[in-house]
Amino acid sequence: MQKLIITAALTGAEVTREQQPALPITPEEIADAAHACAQAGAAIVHVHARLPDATPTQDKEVYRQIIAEVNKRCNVIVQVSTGGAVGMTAQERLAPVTLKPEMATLSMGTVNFGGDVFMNHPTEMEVFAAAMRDHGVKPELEIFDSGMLTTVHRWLKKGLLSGPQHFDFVLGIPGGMAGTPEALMYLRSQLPAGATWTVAGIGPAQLPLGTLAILLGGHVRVGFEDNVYYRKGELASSNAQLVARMARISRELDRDVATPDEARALLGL
Ligand code: KMH
Ligand code: ZN
Repeated sequence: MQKLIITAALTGAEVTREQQPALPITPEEIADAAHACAQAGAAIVHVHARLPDATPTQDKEVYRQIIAEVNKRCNVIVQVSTGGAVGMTAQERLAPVTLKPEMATLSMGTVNFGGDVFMNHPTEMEVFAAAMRDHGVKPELEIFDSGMLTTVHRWLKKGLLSGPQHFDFVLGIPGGMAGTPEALMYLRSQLPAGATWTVAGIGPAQLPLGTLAILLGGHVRVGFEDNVYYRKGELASSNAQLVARMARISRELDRDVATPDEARALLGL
């Protein structure tokens, strides 16, 4: 089995300080959290930028600061969000890709997102894929429901994606596919040959689906964007605490944890 790649989704666009007092918001806080997660075993940090008042932003300059601050502290892979927050325009969302980060997320379809709709128009998705290709950015294909994986197969036939793809199954969003082992097993069975995959279980699905992914040879995403709890009724003290638990479980199950450079090799960065 490949070594386990742990991604830490540090901030997200929706979580508030009221929900999680340790949520990193400023570029320095995000970089400190990235460093702590890297020390705990994360190879990738998935980042969303916020303004000082915590409003989500896709401002390129804020992302530039985040990347610079992270790079000062450690060599963890920085994956920028192009999902941003519900309601942002495609143009806004795409802005950080022009910084040529190592990775960026690419959402593969529209999904109901709690009480909102997370819009991903097919034409705009193709523009996102082309921009990532032009800037040499590796996409992580975000799959919220099974039809989005069917879209990837169509795109592969049309030549819109090339090389081995890396997927993130985001399971347990209200409106998306359920955070269950059955959902994960189904998506895994539909992957194109040569793909790598990770799972982001939302809320209470984070720990069980992460553990299942370790057993199945997939990779794992944890962090406050997806889950603010350590266990039912107990908030996590930091993103790094959630990373450390996954690294510990993986080692107990005899699967080593990848360093950032080992993850670069596995993902072809
Ligand atoms: N904030 C969500 C609406 C991504 O980062 O690519 C979308 C999201 C996905 O978080
Ligand atoms: Zn995100």
